[in-house]
Amino acid sequence: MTEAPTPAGDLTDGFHLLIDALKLNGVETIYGVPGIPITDLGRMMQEEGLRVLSFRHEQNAGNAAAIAGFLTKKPGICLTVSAPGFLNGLTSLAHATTNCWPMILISGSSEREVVDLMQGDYEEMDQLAIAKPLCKAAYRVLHAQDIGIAIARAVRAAVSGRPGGVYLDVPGALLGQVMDAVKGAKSLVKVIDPAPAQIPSPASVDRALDVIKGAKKPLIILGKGAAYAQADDVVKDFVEKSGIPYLPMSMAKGLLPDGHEQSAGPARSLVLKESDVVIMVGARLNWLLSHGKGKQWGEAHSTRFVQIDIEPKEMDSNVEIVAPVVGDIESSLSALTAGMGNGWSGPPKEWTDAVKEKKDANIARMAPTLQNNASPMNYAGALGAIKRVIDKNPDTMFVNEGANTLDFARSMVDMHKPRKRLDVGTWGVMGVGMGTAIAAAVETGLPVLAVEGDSAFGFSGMEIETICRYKLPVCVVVFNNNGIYRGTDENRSAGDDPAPTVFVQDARYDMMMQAFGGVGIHADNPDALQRAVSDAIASGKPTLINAVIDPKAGKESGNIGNLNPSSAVTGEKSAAALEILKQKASQ
Ligand code: ADP
Ligand code: TPW
Ligand code: MG
Repeated sequence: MTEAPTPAGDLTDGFHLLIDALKLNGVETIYGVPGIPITDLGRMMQEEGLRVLSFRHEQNAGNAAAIAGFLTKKPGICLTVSAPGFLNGLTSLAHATTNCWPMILISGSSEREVVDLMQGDYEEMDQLAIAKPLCKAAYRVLHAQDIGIAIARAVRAAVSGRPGGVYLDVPGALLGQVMDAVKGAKSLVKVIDPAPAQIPSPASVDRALDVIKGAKKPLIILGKGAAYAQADDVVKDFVEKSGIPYLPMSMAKGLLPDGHEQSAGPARSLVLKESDVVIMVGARLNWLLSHGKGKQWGEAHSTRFVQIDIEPKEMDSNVEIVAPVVGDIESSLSALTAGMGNGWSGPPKEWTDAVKEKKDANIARMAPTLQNNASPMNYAGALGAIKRVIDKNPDTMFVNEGANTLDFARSMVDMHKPRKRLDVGTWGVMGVGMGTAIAAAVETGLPVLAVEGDSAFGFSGMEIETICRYKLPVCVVVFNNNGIYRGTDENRSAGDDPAPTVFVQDARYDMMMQAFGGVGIHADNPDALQRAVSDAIASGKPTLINAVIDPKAGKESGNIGNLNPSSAVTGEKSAAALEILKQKASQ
């Protein structure tokens, strides 16, 4: 520590020990909602030089902390009040853990003596027990002299190995505890080497190289673990020296620019079906990749997997991994690239030609749709406008949620730089939008463009006040199609209520932004949308654009309608089944 030693006899307290411990470990920003017992803590944090961002709901603060963890490789901190505030924050702690992002949820709690006897304290809840199954580690600290160790444990647990969410329970009385300031300063711990390199075993690297060199149709899949690792040059080197086509998962888009000649993004179906060896780099074979089996992977099911992951338990989680490489991305890819030189002259040309042919055909097919100028807009028309702005402003942080709004944007809007695309992650959770946008602005200082389905936006929409309050350079575009997936569903009963997926028709989300002093714009055609987004990015002023989307344009559940248990009676293929239901209703 660089601060001058405190004179003997001076006192410190739990509040200041907690603040000092966080600062000592590089924490700069706190995302939270104030209230008993942490209101004063927030004030003191601000006084002591931490940036304290107050939200309108803890889940949004937590989502901000979670994405801050992804962007910085340091734990994002969320601060909540007891019981209900804690539970609101817990969803995002679980979200961070599911996505392997480091985050610490620090929550005030009521007094142990009362909680444990269940005597009905103000906002009483056994928070530690409830948090435990939903995060990577959970701790409670009862004595001021243990705060330093508690923060050190929380930081190390969050960022080491596979990153994740950590819960830290802070009973209100702890904050007021007083101790000698010199002893207090000595009790603080700065975590040394919190996420040590994990070097893969040479044997595992050799095994992987053998498998790769024997491949006729190899494919690299880059996941958000590779984006998180911030080993961008090493990833690029591996991809380019290997010459192997690569597929970026959603949040790995931009790790290499989407326009890269080895990108197989626009030939996704082909490469998944046809590849014989797949090298997974910080990506899991979960539902997003059909668990590595089934039709999507070709009928023969003969794909052989090499997997690089820091978490040993990930191997063989869904299918056999013939060459597991347990290590961090940087060390593992460096070793593979070094070994690649010997006897590897790139994948067979027939394979790279086939991928290129498919990719070029798909790009050529999509290009004219992005020019569609119809009003109201369809997804391609609106996203063409967004794409053109991002192409001109490649540093923009791009936040994206919704169903159709998400799926179309993922394939239509190119990312040019690493960690620019921030979205719903592994759960496909709605409501991450505004928290993510706020943290993206705060952590990077760059302009943020959040493209949101109207339903998705609603989950965190009140945070536009937060955006205006902190004057953040965030432009929100609400893709307003009057509902969830589409705005055209009809009530199948005789009642007057709207169908469950339908919202107020032609709502003006732009006027919400005006209520807080931000810029609100209504755009019903691609030219107007493009102009408004460009202006917003140039001005840096909090802006919300209500983009009118044809309510008939979307599909049930976007690209994943097949996951609906009754996909036979919902969605596009359902006309016949719907007819049966209507007949039944009229009988
Ligand atoms: P995606 O959704 O993009 O496919 P996932 O979230 O499923 O990505 O997978 C990310 C994987 O990356 C996790 O299995 C995680 O353990 C791993 N991971 C995270 N950080 C690192 C790292 N530094 N080195 C190696 N693997 C990592
Ligand atoms: C926390 C279920 C998935 S997508 C979606 C919901 C409610 C909204 C889709 O409508 P939107 O987009 O945003 O208007 P668009 O373009 O298709 O019209 N609750 C949570 N997470 C999820 N995923 C849901 C519900 C869902
Ligand atoms: Mg919608």
